[in-house]
Amino acid sequence: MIELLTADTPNGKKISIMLEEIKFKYKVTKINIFKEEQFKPDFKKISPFSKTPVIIDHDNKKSLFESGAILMYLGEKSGKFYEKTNRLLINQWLIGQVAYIGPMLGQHHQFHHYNPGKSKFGENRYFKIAERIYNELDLRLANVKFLAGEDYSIADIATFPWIARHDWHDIGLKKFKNLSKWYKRISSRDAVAKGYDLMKTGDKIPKI
Ligand SMILES: N[C@@H](CCC(=O)N[C@@H](CS)C(=O)NCC(=O)O)C(=O)O
Repeated sequence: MIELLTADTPNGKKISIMLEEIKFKYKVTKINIFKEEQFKPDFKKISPFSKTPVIIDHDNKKSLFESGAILMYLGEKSGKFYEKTNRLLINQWLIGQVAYIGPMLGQHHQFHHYNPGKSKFGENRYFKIAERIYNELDLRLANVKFLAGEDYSIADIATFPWIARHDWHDIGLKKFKNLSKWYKRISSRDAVAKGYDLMKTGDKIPKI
């Protein structure tokens, strides 16, 4: 059984979507980052940067932090969405998500969504970067169905919940035809809808 310790954020939803996709038994333990629960000593023991998500695999008592590493682990353990023959490409798009797409869109959320009017510089900088990310993904998806090629993989699972915040981004997802098709294709998967509702509060995938 997998225990997912997380806040209800795009990084947490990546893991609940993956767990639904691979049909593993799991339970969610909520970490309230607004109440600073991520800094509690017991949590810090398994998450040295005090970040969510983290998983504990109760089958072997292993704990893992960093969403990309968790997705790789679950991909290897289940034998799904992390094809051995395509790992070179999957790893690149996955690491591109955790190292670039997530952190940059996260900053865009901070300036544009949560704190508008506080810094014109920050708002402009991350708006432009968010627009650039949409363009880059759209370009990639002009020739392939999924980020790492023809098959759905953990790279898509990692990226999807970030693009699902498109209503906060104000970039206009509709204008990006290939990215929109990819978004709809993934939204229509039952496991994605289930995993998106991480805390079982009725959270629905935002429509385009
Ligand atoms: N690189 C990390 C990022 C995780 C992350 O930024 N988590 C946020 C929630 S989405 C968090 O725990 N923030 C609380 C804090 O930084 O104190 C991953 O992909 O797992």
